Amino acid sequence: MNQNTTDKVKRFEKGDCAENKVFYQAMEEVIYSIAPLLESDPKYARYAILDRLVVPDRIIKFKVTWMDDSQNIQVNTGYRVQFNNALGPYKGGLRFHPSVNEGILKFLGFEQILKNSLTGLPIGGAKGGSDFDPKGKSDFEVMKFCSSFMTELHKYIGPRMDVPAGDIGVGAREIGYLFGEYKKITSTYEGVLTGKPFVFGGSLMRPEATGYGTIYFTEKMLEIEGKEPLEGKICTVSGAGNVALHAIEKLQQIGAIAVSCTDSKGTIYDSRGVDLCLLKELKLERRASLEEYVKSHPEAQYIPIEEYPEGAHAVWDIPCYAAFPCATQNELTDIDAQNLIVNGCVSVSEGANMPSTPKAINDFLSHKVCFAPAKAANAGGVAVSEFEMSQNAAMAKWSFEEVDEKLKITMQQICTRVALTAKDYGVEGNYVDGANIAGFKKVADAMIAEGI
Ligand code: NDP
Ligand code: 2IT
Repeated sequence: MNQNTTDKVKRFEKGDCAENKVFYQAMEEVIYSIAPLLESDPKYARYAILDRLVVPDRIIKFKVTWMDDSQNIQVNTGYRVQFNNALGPYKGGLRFHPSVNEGILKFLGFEQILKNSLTGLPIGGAKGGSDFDPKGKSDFEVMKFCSSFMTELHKYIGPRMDVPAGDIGVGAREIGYLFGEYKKITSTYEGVLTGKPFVFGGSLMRPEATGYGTIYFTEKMLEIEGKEPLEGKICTVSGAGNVALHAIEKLQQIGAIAVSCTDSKGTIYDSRGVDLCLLKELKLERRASLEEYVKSHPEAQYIPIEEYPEGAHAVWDIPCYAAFPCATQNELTDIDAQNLIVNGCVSVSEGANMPSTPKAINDFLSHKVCFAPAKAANAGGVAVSEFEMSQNAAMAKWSFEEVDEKLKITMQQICTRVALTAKDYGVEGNYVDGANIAGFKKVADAMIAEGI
């Protein structure tokens, strides 16, 4: 690697704390990918685009106090990282999970800038959330937390300023409570959040969008790369949340066989194909552990997380044609990548954000596994969020079929553009570099045109 690029990476990493590890991981990948673009056109260095892009416009951090059902006062931390609005209003999800800190939200916000750019839609990049854990809380506790969170957040968001949505731990229930509080505080009824329930301004297909979009992207990638389509093929999926459930649903609709899912405690392997109705009941209605699955399907296997050697995950040891990591960051390691490769896996598509470690990605690329990086493959969620913003602004409602068709076209366009960009920059078949270069270039050109 060019010394200049290595120096850049070191410079950005200087003197920072462990919390930022995932942020540097995301940033390093981009810096290495865009090196050929920066070398071929001096204007990006002249306008210090990289130095400006890796620093968020602002980080809002606030205290969230709320009362639990036992009348105890609880204190959490809330954040919104408004990263870059060169292409449109800040846009990106909120994550509620005990692991949330500034570093994780910076990584997610940074990825979101380039992802949103790839959609071709007018949206900038942001991320937010809290270390609040909705798991095990009553609806009323979640409501009280959301109200308190919005009491502070409402000052910084708006339909033309910053439009949050869901992510891990934030679904339609949380978005509903957040919207209700925003409406109460501001006395306005506007599209300030996406992922709203349909009855008060949500878009049809937003719940399905990320999972379906990942499959649409993969179908196009396999076509471009001259590989066999997914129909009839064994596929492995991780996660059992919004993204995973809808990836499994679309795989089933197109005749593929999704044989796995995971949650934070274990893996289900059901070789005849997972029972999606049961999975939805367990995860969406009862919010139960996957362990319950084998009570209804004793022929399936449940593998608790601790029963697998450290650094490896049972789900990636299942032979498959295509793999879909849809749970969380760094859930697919180099050991997992080796297992997938040895077992003949042809394609890996990231439904989650940055689920594969850098070494795993290098292994896939060097073994010519078709690899669809998150910022391209999971952009369907935010794309349909932007469709929700458009519908809200026009006081319109689009049909399910209309949104689905637009989503499919958007994912196919992203895929084609990423593949062509990779070819143009001499790295044909490398969708990581293609996505980073195409996403970066659009934002960088807008930043130059808008002045410093
Ligand atoms: P959900 O909260 O709906 O689901 C997350 C799922 O991942 C849960 O089943 C959870 O298990 C599981 N999980 C969490 N941590 C781990 C872990 N360490 N190991 C194994 N499983 C784990 O979130 P989403 O489905 O919305 O998000 C999943 C991923 O997709 C995230 O990376 C998110 O950033 C990304 N994404 C989401 C989009 C969206 O529209 N929602 C859009 C684009 C990307 P458990 O049930 O035990 O908590
Ligand atoms: O990571 C993501 O793209 C999301 N969580 C969705 C963001 C959005 O604004 O819909």
